Amino acid sequence: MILNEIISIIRDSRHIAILPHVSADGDALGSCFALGLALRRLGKDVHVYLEEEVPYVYSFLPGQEAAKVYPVETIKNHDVIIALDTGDLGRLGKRADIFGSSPVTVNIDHHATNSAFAGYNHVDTASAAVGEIIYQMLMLMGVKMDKDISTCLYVAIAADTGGFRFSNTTSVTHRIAGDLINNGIDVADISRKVFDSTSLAKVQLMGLAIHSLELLENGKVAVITVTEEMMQQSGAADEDCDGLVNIGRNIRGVEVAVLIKQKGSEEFRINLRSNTYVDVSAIAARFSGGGHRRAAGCTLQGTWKDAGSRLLAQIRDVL
Ligand SMILES: [Mn+2]
Repeated sequence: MILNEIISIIRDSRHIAILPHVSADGDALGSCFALGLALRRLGKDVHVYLEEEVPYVYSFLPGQEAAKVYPVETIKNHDVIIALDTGDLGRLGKRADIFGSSPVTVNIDHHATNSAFAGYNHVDTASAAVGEIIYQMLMLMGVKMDKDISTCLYVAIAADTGGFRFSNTTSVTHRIAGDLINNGIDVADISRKVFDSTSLAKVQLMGLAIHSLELLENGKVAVITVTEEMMQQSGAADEDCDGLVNIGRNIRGVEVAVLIKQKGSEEFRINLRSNTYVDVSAIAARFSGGGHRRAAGCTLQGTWKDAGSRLLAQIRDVL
């Protein structure tokens, strides 16, 4: 079993680097910080290299002492480098270079579209979150799960399951969450910080986003557009776009929700969600993106008129 091989590699290593994907979400950050904390307890020298600063919503996560935003002034040579929650090398952004230069590379993920880009790949698509895989790994390693590690893993799992509501939530998800709760975490405090706390700028951005909402294909497709002008007008940060796509997805009758985020005049970041039957990861894959059946993303180049019509044609195709 590949997970056992990965564990023995980690046991034999001293300097370990851990990388989440770009625009790291709750699963990526929670998994990285939990693994970092656990390996430090085992006496390892651990660094977590991030592409960007930790978003405010996850600033309460323990384990950030090991984290640095890349590029960092002095970068050590690592015995092993581990990418978490990362579907392909492109999702490592600028850090793809340090990943490639490490003697041993590990990829632990749960995306069905994972490209097996490392020397050792453990991709478990049945896991709702990478947090579940890290939990299983730490159990196999016999690491004692304290409150800090458990908080990170709970956030990872809660984030990727939308608070245990999405179709990826299984009985295993709940059993793991139960164990983490037994380790003394504060569920109400975590839930409030992750799901029920927002900046005023985000609320203002939501207003603009709702105003941009269009329903297409007899109400089966909801499209929300966030322009650079809307970002400036609201004063919102990039991370404030998280979850906006759900405004469209939650409308009765909608199957596919699209969030279009403008990144310059000819680049658009696309978030896709579906409710019951459309595999949005397949749509994203046609544009070199990826993700899960019910949540995926990709980047489109070109004028919006041209890129948008190609995207909508693909969605129409699978409706
Ligand atoms: Mn994930």
